[in-house]
Amino acid sequence: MIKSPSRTTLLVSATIAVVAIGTLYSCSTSAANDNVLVGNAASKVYVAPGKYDEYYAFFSGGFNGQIMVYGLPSGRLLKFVSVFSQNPETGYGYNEETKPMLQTTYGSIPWDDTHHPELSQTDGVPDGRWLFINGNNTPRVARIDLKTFETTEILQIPNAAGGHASPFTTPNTKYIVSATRFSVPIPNTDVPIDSYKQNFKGTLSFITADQPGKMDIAFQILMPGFNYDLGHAGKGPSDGWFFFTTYNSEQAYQKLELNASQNDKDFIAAVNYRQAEQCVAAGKAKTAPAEYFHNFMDEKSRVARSERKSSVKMLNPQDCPGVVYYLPTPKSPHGVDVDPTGEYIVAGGKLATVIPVHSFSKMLKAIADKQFDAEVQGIPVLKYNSTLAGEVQKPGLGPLHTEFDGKGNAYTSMFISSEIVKWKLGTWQVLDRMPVYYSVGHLMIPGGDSKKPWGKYLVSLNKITKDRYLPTGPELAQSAQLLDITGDKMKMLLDFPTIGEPHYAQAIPADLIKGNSQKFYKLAENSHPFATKAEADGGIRRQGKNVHINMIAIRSHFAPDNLEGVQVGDTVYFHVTNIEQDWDIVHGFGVLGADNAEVIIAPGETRTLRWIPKSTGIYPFYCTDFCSALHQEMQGYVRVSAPGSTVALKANVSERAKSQTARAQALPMHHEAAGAANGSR
Ligand code: K7E
Ligand code: CUA
Repeated sequence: MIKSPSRTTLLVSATIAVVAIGTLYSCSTSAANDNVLVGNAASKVYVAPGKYDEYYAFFSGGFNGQIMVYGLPSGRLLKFVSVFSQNPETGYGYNEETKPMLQTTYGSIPWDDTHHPELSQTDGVPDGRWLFINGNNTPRVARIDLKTFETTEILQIPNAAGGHASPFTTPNTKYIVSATRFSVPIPNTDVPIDSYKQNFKGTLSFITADQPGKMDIAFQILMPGFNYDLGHAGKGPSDGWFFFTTYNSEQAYQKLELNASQNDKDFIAAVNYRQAEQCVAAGKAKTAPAEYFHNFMDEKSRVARSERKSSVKMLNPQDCPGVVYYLPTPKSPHGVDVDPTGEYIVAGGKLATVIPVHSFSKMLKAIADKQFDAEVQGIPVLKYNSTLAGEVQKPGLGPLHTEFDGKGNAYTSMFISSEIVKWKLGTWQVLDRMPVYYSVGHLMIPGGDSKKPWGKYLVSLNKITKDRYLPTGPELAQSAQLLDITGDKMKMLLDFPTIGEPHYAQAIPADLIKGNSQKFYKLAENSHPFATKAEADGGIRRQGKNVHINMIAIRSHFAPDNLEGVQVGDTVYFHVTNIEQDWDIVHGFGVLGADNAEVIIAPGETRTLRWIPKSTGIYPFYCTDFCSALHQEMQGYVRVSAPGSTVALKANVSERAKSQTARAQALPMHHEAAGAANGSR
């Protein structure tokens, strides 16, 4: 989404009559605060020390390529999950085991732009098994396992550029989708940009997602060269359909700000994916060249592997009549959201003056009655009035995204007028509005895009923070706001900062996840090729210029901890196994002068730091995670000699370290103290 106020102002002046947007940012926030803070807001978000939050909330990190996990209602940050970006905090993307996760046909890409966390669903309700998220820049989708809160799988999306309408799920997570934001030549090739109308196309990808480790492109649908923005699956009566917003039906390729805002209406593409499945099964899709990577973490070795794929099934709608219809929708729509009953399809026409709502049952009837206005490249365009259920009049300015409370109400974010608007499904009446600070993008209700929303809280994910927090230089933390939506009127409860740019978030009752959370990896099942399962098994080995060091970490030593025989010109691999079998006993490993991050090693797993020493000398290494009372003693040395030196390869397993184990175990550990406190809840 749009970030800078100046861009907003341009948009507004170009397309919508005079809005005094300046007042948006200059009005007194403290006065506004006094108006919206009602009663006992503080007690509603207070989670006493040692108590757990009610919900897990997963926020995308936007341009940091990660996911933030928060507790709600407290707004306490619990964790970053590394997804598409290298993260020195965990060693993700730096250690040898996870590097393959970032593999693409463009090489290893250590960054992406995450927008939409999406929880897996069973029968249209979030189930807490997995979380998916899209990479917007180099189109990818990732699976996060909610037992371990780790990225376990990444699939690159071929024939696409800008994976924005992604990774929205079908009601049983059979598929997640990814639609191309930017149209490009398919297959991508060197053509004049001004040949856009002839050569540029869009694609909609349906990705099998219900088998962990086996994500793949089930099929792609070749679409006209518009921009595809967002999507949501049908549910209940509309199960089997998928809805995508498009903008730039003008097919502009320069100055889109103006040139893609000409048409009064763009489209929602309604896709009958069950019919697409049948057409693919009947051989109506072509096998199209498509180079892409599938990367996944092996569960037992915890080593990621990459496989390269080379084709997809590409379905042209002209070869499968009835698979796609266009629903005219004003104006440059952004969000498309399906209500819990599956009947209403709500569009966020970001430049529209109303919120248009389509009816699924009217759409089916209009299709049966052939209520077509036109055709775009073989895709029938339905008449606007034939599918329209209603319009929310005067909702505010810049409607973007809508979620639902499960009680017949819808909540829409208004970017330009900077508010959340509550309205009634069926009557289309505005019931309430709440100013938010400032310029909300997505909003989120736990389960609010599903069949059964947990309609207690709403989070407003604001784009602009201005004056909400202590200033921190030119860039401020983003601002999220928590609202109570249990009553007729929304109540503002809490501001809390978020990092990067969380476009969207999803949340789920903590009970659906917390009991499944894994405490450690079983050492006995560790099938890593360089696992060291006992102290006596450590050692050093040379294979030509490669030196492999097998090492264990346990409170509070590494073994071996003295290593000799390494030479300048060698590539050294420290394979460190954490042989602890206890919750939250994590060790780290860093070495002097390494042009790499540390590795962090969870109990029972093996992680490998690659190191190329550049000069002779003695190099200390140490544990980077304060694991025990004698954490500062958790260190060792590597001796690096000149090329061709006669210093023999040598690794000790020191007696000193062994005796320290005994001492350390006799001392109280901070981790154990914390563990005991949690256990006593
Ligand atoms: Cu509206 Cu990328 Cu979903 Cu930003 S997107 S807000
Ligand atoms: Cu291990 Cu600090």
